[in-house]
Amino acid sequence: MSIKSSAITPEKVYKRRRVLMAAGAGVLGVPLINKAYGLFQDKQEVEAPFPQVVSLPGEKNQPLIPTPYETITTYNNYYEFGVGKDDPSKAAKTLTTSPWSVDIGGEGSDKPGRYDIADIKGESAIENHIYRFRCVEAWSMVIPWNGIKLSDVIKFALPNSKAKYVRFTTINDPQQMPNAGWAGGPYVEGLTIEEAMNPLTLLSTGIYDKPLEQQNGAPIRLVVPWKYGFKYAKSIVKIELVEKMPKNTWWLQNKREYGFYANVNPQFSHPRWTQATERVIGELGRKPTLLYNGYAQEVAHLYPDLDNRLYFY
Ligand SMILES: Nc1nc2c(c(=O)[nH]1)N[C@H]1C(S)=C(S)[C@@H](COP(=O)(O)O)O[C@H]1N2
Ligand SMILES: [Mo]
Repeated sequence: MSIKSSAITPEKVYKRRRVLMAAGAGVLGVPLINKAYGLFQDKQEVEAPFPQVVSLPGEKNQPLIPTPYETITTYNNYYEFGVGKDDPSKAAKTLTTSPWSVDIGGEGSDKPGRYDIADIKGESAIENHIYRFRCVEAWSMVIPWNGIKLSDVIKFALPNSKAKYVRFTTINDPQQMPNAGWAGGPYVEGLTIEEAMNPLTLLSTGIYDKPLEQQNGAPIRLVVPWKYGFKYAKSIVKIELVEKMPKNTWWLQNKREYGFYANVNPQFSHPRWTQATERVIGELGRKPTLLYNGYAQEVAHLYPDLDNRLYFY
């Protein structure tokens, strides 16, 4: 997809509006949300790259039940604050998240700039989306996110024809983060520009209508519901539109186990464990993992090269 500058209307993007989208299971009037929930998926309508891409019988018309706030904010991965699941909630309070600015630029931007987080939030539509969340470690939650569309923020930066990928860099401050050096530099993640412009992709600023807590990536973090959790870069300070595929932190850590695309796929196991099922945090037992984490209708078209396992690791 190439984005022509002429197609971009910043006035529209900047219009202050609050879009309230299905905050609970009982609200089924918004088509996008129905799709995002995986509800009412008509098998005939699914353009399935794999024949298995249909909502499972148990998923059909089954509303998502959000994981309790207490769980979402105390069971975390944020290695800069320690590698234990309860380290971030204990150690991250020292991270100052206000004021906060995000540098947006790269060779793919015709209008690079530094944006105050308050301006980004104030000028964008805050949306509410309840998404499945699937960590590559085979555990999952359901998270009611508040956030803005990443595409809205990218449009501020006037993407040009060099904007093929988006590179995210997160804060890396040894003064504020006890384990800041774990990856030998800041945590970096990336998306293709098509993935970044997909309406499911968010920059989250809150959970359960509360501002993000530090352990969840305050004040702004990426949300890409069809991908494994390590793609969800936390506490972002830089967003670059670039020509080359970014080298993401986990790929650099272990290229055999963690890829760039990292799309959720129950049929393609991690070298050390199965991805066919997941442990739902707070529930007993395991449940089947869905292709693209249940969002195949929305994103399968992004991956036409079906035989390429690259898309999964
Ligand atoms: N900067 C940074 N971002 C990060 C991580 C990290 O260690 N550092 N961990 C990732 C992983 S592996 C997951 S599963 C999610 C966890 O998000 P949560 O703790 O809000 O559930 O954050 C991702 N973003
Ligand atoms: Mo993860």
